[in-house]
Amino acid sequence: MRDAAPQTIYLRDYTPFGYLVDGVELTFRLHPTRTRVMSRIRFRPNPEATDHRFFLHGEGLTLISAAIDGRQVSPEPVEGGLVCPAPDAPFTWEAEVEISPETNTALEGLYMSNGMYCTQCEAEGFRKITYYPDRPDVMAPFSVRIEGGENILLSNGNPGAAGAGFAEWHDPWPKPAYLFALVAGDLVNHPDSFTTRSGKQVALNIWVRPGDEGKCAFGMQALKDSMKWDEEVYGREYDLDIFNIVAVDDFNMGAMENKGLNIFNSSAVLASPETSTDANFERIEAIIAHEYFHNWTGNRITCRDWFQLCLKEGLTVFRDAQFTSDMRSASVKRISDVIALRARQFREDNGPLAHPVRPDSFVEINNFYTATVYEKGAELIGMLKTLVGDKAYYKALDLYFERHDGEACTIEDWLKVFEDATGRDLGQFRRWYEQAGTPRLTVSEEFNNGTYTLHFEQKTPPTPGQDVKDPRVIPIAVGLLGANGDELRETTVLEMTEATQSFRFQGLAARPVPSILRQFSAPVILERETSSAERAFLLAHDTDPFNKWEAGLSLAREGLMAMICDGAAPDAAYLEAVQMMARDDSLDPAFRALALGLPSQDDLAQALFDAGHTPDPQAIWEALETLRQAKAQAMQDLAPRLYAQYQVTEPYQPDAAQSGARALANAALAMITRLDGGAQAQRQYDSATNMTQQLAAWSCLLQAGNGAAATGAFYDQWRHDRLVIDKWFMLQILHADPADAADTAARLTEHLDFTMKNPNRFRATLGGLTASPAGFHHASGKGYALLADWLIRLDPVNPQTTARMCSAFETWRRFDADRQALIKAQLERILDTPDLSRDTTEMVTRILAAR
Ligand code: B3K
Ligand code: ZN
Repeated sequence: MRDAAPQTIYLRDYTPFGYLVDGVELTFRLHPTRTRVMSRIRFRPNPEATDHRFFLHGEGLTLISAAIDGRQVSPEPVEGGLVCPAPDAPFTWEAEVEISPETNTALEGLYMSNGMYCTQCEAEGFRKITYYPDRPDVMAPFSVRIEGGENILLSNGNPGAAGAGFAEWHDPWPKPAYLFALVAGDLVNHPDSFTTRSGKQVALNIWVRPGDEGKCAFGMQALKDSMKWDEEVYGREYDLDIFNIVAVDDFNMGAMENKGLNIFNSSAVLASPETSTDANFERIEAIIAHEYFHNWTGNRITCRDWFQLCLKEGLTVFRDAQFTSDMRSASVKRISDVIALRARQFREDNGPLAHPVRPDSFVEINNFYTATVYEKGAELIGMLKTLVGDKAYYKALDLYFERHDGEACTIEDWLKVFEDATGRDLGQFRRWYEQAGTPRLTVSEEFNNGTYTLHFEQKTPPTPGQDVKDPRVIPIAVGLLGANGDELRETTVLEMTEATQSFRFQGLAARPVPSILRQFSAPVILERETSSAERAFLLAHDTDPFNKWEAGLSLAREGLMAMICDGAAPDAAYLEAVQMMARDDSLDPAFRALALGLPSQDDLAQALFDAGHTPDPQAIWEALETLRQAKAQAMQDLAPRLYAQYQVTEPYQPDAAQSGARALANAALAMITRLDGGAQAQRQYDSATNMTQQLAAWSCLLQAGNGAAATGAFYDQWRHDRLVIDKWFMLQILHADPADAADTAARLTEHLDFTMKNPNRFRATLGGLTASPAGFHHASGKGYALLADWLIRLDPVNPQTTARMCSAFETWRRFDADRQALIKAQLERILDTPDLSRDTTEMVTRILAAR
């Protein structure tokens, strides 16, 4: 364990930097182990600052020389950087440092991936490139010269002079250092262009390794669609002559929005029908849009400090969700988003890693790129839009862009814009940014003389460091249905502001059936006692697609809980209701595929825990298997019909219509496989012409225990394609019997193609294990030990990915004493590792502190 406790940074300690930066000139002389970075930076005292100490961040840099206004200086090295006496007037700082990209395995700063130089600076990676005030509120125009033997040399902004072995770039838009990027490599491009609505021609490129150029067309179309959408919906135009995207194999996350030079994990941009699933295509479209939308929400208007991260991330996630809803099906997108929100954010909000959407302290900021900041952050934007209405929302956004362009802002600035645009007081809304934890919204009802009353109560359980919670403003979208399924009251948004509050509906002839929290209008847990008959009724009749789906899910969940706790048989009411839904050809196939799904293992574990039980991961898995088998039996006539009916015969398109049909047909195939042992799945596998069909068939075969031949064939067919081989690693573990999952993962870590240096491969393998709860939580503890072994090994190589994967342990307090002891021992073993990174130390310490 580290001896010195890592330092905690607090929001309340914010002070502006003592200097402003008027311009940055950088020259890179590239070399794998001895890259020289020359910087020339013009500073001037910041009139808004009181502290004029000249401190520059720097980490792992070898300082060759430094000068102020041409005179050599000897800065004093201090923790995290250097300090140097500086004039109380404008001056120029010049420095030369040496760095070693090839040995940088943390994938932060300047590093190498397959012989290509690339960068990742957010949040604090620029300080690994040169000495600089590496904080988002210091914004400056950058000019960059790259010298190297690679054929393609890229940086931010517009291209300048270029020749043999060098290229220059100039970015006129002032930006914080976290948006700096450089790429150099022997790359090929997929070029295109876009004309903005004011008639400006923008050159577009997707740069990839030779051999991948055939996988760029879809990403390029997504980029052009995003550019057009942002003009039409938010009035935002692109602002440089060129927009470059580069695909990189070794990358810690999905992608990065560097100004004019987005860098993407290759899994988030490369796509072809043969190698990518429908889900991959949809994810790529969303990530391309997300990074592009950051150009305004993140780059032109950035964050004052990292506590304000949700200012750019929550808003940009919200914008990319709007885009996907417009491009595809809005209700399917909403349902999928809520599934992900509950799986990741509710889980986080309910455990030791809970933190406010705007945290007030951190040790390592990289640990706060969380589902709470991103996904709950986006939910807050959605609630604001619901509360103020569409028109006022766009008016406020126009004001935001007008008032804050070129600035580094706070959540206060953001809310003020809404207050000014709408005249509303958002004081109470601010609590959503400040209070962690998911509110529980309990509802009871009353019907008297034609008046129907809904009584609500909100309560948020304590979270680490926050015992008391104040009531929040909650928009609750409600509709009322009559006994025949007619909509008696269309959706209205109730605005709850008190801890308990009642809302009345008058003039009703009979007690209605309420549809509450339509479209999931607030990120809360709705608790309402009701009958399965009513849930089945809502699944059949609700006009709100979200609540229709929710009714089916709740029905399934309750049946599963009864199976687990009371040994009940699969719920006939559920089987009947879901069959009726699946048979309804007027419903979107994509919706039906989602509504055929069951609650996740993790969802059930949490529900059981909330109901006062100790969840047994194996029992949960068995109940799900039993229910799936019963469903396959119940639908033995319907499944083959759906399978035949929804075969796509047209040439492959990754659009909503085709992918919805495939999703429903593949859901049917999973049911068919449970009865035929895999005969149909094998036929689909053998004749598949796209990855969606191939992977679905192979999954079914694995699940049926008949996958060995396909597993071998799949590897032989795709061994040359690293992204497909990631799927090969993951699926074998995901579909292994829980007793074998850890052994399968352990065996795969010995495979020649396994490497922990590639985050995608590491996540496919160890993340495959943690994505299989019954396997990971196997009573032997072998899943825990395997993950801990690999996290300990990965930490010195790549702390960011290690820390992120620690969250697999965050639910440990839910389980029985034996499992808790096993997990605790592994967490302590990790924490006892000499020289453990700050990232992992913070995560493990917070998880261990769980009560
Ligand atoms: N802004 C980046 C994430 C950076 C993560 C740093 N650990 C990607 C995104 O949200 O678009
Ligand atoms: Zn983002």
